[in-house]
Amino acid sequence: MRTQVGIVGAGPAGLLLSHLLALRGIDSVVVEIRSRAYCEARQRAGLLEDGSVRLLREAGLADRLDREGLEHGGIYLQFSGERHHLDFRDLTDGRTVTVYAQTEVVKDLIARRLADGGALEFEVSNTAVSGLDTEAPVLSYTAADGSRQEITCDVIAGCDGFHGICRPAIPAALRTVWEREYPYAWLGILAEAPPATDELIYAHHPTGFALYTMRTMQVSKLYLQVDHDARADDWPEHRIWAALQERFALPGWAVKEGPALDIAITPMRSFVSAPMRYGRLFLAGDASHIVPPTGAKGLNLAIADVSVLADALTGLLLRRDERLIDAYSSTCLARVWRATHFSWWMTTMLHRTPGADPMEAALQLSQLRYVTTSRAAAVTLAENYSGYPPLH
Ligand code: RFL
Ligand code: PHB
Repeated sequence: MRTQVGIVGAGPAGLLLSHLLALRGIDSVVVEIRSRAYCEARQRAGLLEDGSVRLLREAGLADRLDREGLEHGGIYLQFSGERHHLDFRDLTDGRTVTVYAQTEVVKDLIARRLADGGALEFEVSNTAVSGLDTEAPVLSYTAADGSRQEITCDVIAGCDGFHGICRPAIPAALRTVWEREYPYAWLGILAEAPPATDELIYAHHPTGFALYTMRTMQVSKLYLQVDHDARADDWPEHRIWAALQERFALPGWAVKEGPALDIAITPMRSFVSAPMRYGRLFLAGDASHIVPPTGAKGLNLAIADVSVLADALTGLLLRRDERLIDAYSSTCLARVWRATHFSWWMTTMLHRTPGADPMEAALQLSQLRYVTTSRAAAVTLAENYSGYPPLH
């Protein structure tokens, strides 16, 4: 078998890349270890930057996003028993963010690739990549029917997430890794309850951080800072709701509770591996970088990477012009490092570090007061949150 671009992983990065390439007349094959149902049900991120929404719209993928997405013009920051609004439209010349779950983005992408006749193989195993330093790299895998397949490609895109096989296929001596683990985790609860807020609330509290977000006007998603080694068994539902009520408490206002649809614990990590290219292998999304979710950047970085990669591969494969692929890694890493810094800053401003001295909370509260009283500081948060540098 032959294709122009072999894509490993059917997460948002791999699926969107395959669609963007198809729009430019470039063939690809996407291979994925999980089932279609699993990929469509996996609960993850929920917030799209301004530029991500525009990119999906320009790629003809936003019919349902435009109908069902919830456009938000800002966020609330809560600390010291006060809730402050940051108005992104005012602070960033009209930019907004949109609540639309990653699961919905993935469903839309899979449906569109299949409707367009795209090659998408689920439930493969033993994926391997070879010949990366040649002009004909090979993607091999065992298909769902048990047959061993080999696809000769012009290029391979490693969109296989943090635990994938593509990043380790780059010789270790050629990679530099930066990594930080945070001493806490997030417990996320998806609940059948109408959100009690019109926009997201990021709350600093002496007992730990909490985030109030949503999926629809009927379904809320809330997150709670928990110990880094916490297990779901430690957190029966009544304990989760009690902690959320305490961390978001304001007189005359309460979190709306409802039956849990999903509860999961996510570790918090910053991770960057560079460069994002080795020969004819290009990494995109979580395969190359991870941010803690406090800045809502993971999904948006994956979208930004493949937007740059689709343009670069168009230059290489349709015009034999290598300038954009030569710049691919540094172009992406500039945005990745901005998002890595912003996510670290949001995380450390809002979470309680176990064992920290009293000075930490005092410094955090001073920073939160600054962000909610100085226009310059508020603009900094708003332009990073809504996406910097702007995607188009
Ligand atoms: P994905 O979504 O992980 O997709 C990678 C795909 O590759 C498949 N795969 C393989 N396929 C073939 N062969 C192999 N050897 C393979 N190995 C892996 C996987 O099954 C998968 O389908 O990466 P992508 O496309 O780069 O997208 C990135 C985003 O998914 C990610 O940045 C965000 O979801 C991060 N993230 C969150 N971000 C937020 O902004 N807010 C959140 O609340 C949030 N929650 C999360 C998250 C990431 C999580 N992970 C990765 C553990 C919660 C979780 C649990
Ligand atoms: C979400 O809606 O899941 C979400 C929103 C903002 C974040 C993290 C997660 O910072």
